[in-house]
Amino acid sequence: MSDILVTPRTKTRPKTERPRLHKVILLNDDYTPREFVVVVLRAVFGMGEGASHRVMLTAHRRGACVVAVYTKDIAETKATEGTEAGRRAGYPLMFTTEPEE
Ligand code: TYC
Repeated sequence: MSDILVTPRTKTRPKTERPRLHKVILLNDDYTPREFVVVVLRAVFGMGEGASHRVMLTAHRRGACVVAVYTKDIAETKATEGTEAGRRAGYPLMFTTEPEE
């Protein structure tokens, strides 16, 4: 029989939880020009012409549209940037955020 004692090398690897993602939501209004919404979506969210036009139209028709999902800080910063861009141009354009389930 062997007398060698082997110490098991247990390496604990705690499961790291992924940060909860937050949605940025574009809200419709009656005053912001469609083309301006498209310009903001392209500038703030780096979307292409086609995608930004589709998101704008969905918000226009349904009242709101999810633009993208990010970590909380980034979602809030992007929503503020988009809303501020509208405010600076004199429009009531509005982005909100909400945590994903
Ligand atoms: N409803 C606006 C108009 O008819 C256009 C618009 C679309 C505004 C989407 C906001 O999130 C929005 N001029």
